[in-house]
Amino acid sequence: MKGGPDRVGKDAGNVAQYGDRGGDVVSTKNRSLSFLLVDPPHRIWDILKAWVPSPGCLQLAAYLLDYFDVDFMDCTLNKRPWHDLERKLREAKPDVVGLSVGCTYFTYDGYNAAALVKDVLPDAIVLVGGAHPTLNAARCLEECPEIDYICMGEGEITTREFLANVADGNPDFSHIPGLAYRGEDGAVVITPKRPLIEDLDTLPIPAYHLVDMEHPYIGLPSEGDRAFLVNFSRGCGFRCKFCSESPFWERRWRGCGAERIGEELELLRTKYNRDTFYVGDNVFNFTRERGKTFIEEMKKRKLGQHFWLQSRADLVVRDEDLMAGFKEAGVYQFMVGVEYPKQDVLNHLNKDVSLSTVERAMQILKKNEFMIMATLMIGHWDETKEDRQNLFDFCAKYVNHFGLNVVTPLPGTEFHKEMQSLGRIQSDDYRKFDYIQAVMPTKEIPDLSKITELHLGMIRKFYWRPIELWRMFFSKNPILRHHHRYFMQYGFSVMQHEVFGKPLWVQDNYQTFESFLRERDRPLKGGVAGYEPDETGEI
Ligand code: B12
Ligand code: SF4
Repeated sequence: MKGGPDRVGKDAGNVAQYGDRGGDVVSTKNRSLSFLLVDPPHRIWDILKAWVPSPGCLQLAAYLLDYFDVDFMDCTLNKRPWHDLERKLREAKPDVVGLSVGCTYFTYDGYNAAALVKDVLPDAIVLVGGAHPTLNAARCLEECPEIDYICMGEGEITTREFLANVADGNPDFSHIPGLAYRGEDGAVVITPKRPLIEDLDTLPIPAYHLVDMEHPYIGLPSEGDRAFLVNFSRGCGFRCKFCSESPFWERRWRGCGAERIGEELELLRTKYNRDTFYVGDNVFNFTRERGKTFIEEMKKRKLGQHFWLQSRADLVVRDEDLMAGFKEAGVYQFMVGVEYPKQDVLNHLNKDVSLSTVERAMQILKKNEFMIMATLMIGHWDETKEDRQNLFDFCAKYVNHFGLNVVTPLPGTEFHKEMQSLGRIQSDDYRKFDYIQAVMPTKEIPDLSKITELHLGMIRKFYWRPIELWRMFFSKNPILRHHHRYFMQYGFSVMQHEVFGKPLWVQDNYQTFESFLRERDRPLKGGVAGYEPDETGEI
């Protein structure tokens, strides 16, 4: 454990107040049970080289720490992630191991970690949580026999009740809402829905003290040396059919209040010296009130911090009069889900926004001198070369950062169901669901690797325009200069990757599970998730 706990939240240090959080009240720490929460070893995305400890895990750990002995391991930060996880399991012998699977892309890491837990500690209970297992519970239980329980949806109260039940020695979990597991006959049991926590301000500040915040991998190098990611809200009230956030959070949005946001940012400033933030909230200004109170709070606290917020075109237009305030509050960039500058594609995706609103939002952000990052996706079925050129031209006109993705049918979304019924999804390999590798062809491009190449080629072309070079040296805005230098370098790496096959970035500590098993002194029972055996069937 590094340093002391970060207890500056509304309920700081006051366990007795927790009774209003629903469920059974546990007023003192139950030391008869130990819980190890694990974010399994991941391969860091080489485009941004960005890594942060999962805000969801840190929040969950902070909440549970008041009730149980909890430890957290973000294995991506370990020197030898799989070996270190095995050693930790042997030494700590936790009763329950919680594994986080936030992105579909991370699913096999979760499965392999579950297999390792059961191999080392056959009696430990494996509880898995996160958006992918929630939206695909039956499939995950079927694909990974080592998972005992899935926490569906919001983690805090379900996990607290789950652990209390384990501590009580009760083998029956059917009374706990928000769980999925195999029943006695092997059929999947899904308990009733867990109601969402109404007031996020009742949750403590994430347990930053459980990670080494100075680890060289923690940060967002594109944003500066002291950049970090925070999350102050959950969910979204919109219904874009490709998105997993909306169904996962039951199409509801809840946000922390401005004071609570200010407390966390102040802690990150004073204790951890963090000055620039990618705010992960899906739609930061979901309500006007949110934007207004944030602006006031930041002006009051004067922390000298900078923010990159995410929003939607229609909400930028609605809040046009708040833009100057956002600027004063330290916001330097808005990321807007433009997706595709073509109305019929927007309609098909249920984006519920018109192209003219998107253009208007771009103009407002430009007028207020914000940097604009657009998230976009290519690889739609009817897409033509001309459509891609239009997308490029649209972005060249308005956008500073080209957040180009390949359209990805995330399992558990409406889009996945639709694409599956049309027979377009050509891969089930979760490692391909990173928004970079294509898993669906277009009418004109049947070869998936061509779409992946097109995607990288467009990014390189965008960042190698003369205007980018100019901004790299002459922009008044130091963050923008830094960005452009970073993205020019990235464009150069992409070029080297395409021409010479050089990897984009090498993550020193990354080790595949297969390679770990080869080094290990004893084989693992069962298979390795996401691993294709060679002709000899050997690992
Ligand atoms: C932080 C973050 C990251 C961090 C990673 C942090 C980490 N250590 O995992 C970074 C910046 C590195 C990142 C990268 C990527 N991300 Co990301 N990221 C987010 C972000 C902004 C916030 C997640 C969050 O904190 N949510 C809020 C918390 C409270 O919710 P939560 O994490 O779900 O946790 C709760 C429950 O799920 C549950 N829970 C979670 N884990 C566990 C474990 C147990 C045991 C239990 C019981 C419960 C439990 O309890 C928690 C508290 O209630 C989300 C967008 C968003 N706003 O959510 C995208 C998001 C998760 N990322 C996404 C994606 C696709 C990626 C990438 C794969 C690609 C990309 N284009 O960004 C890359 C991965 C690249 C790589 N290999 O590094 C998608 C996932 C879609 C999907 N279903 O697959 C999201 C939803 C963004 C989006 N809208 O597309 N990401
Ligand atoms: S607005 Fe963003 S977070 Fe909300 S449903 Fe659409 S894509 Fe998902």
